[in-house]
Amino acid sequence: MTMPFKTPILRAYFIAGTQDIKDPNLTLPEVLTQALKAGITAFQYREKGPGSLDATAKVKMAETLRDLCTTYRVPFIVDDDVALAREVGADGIHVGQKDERVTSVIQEVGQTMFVGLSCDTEEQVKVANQTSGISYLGSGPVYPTGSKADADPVIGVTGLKKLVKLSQRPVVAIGGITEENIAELPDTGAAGAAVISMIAQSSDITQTVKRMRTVFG
Ligand code: TZP
Ligand code: MG
Repeated sequence: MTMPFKTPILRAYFIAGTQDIKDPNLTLPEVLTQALKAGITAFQYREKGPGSLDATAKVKMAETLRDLCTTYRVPFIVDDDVALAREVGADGIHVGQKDERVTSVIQEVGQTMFVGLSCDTEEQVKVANQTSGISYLGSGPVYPTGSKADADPVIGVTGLKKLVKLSQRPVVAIGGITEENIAELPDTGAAGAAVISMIAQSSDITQTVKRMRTVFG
């Protein structure tokens, strides 16, 4: 990506794979286009779980989504797949605690991409603080989520606040965030909200993204 990112990029962070689009009349590129027009500040492609694409289709989809993000000058981040991130020239990569170790990801692509790490406990944040090359943390689930089968226990707003305080990197809140509860988040010190269903299943994506941008304005 040659143009500068929209900043700060964690304010309205949309995550999705084809499995997250439940409306049969909509495709992921269509949903992403609406979300980009509405002002999301980052997009993470997370093709995972039941209903997700096979490897070949995943590369094609990633290229399409990357091109859309480039058009709107929004960073394109790949979840947990260094090879795919490399192949499509992603701007960033996000890994969880159970994925490839963040230290080896940083070694492999840390020069060309920014790296995000999921940290849901104080121990994990402490380790992340000691690891150079991590750009931001994702922490949650803040609320119960239906979008991740193997989600860790809910940390709540209080848990999130503790992690944000401890972290030396910006933290994006994740998990079960809705138009109703999102207003509780800025108080925690989180830099923004990362959402799947709030946007992927929104009946009015423009309004939903506006709400995210207003809350983290
Ligand atoms: N990691 C922790 S919770 C979660 C991920 C990927 C799912 C978030 O989805 P939703 O629909 O915004 O709760
Ligand atoms: Mg993961």
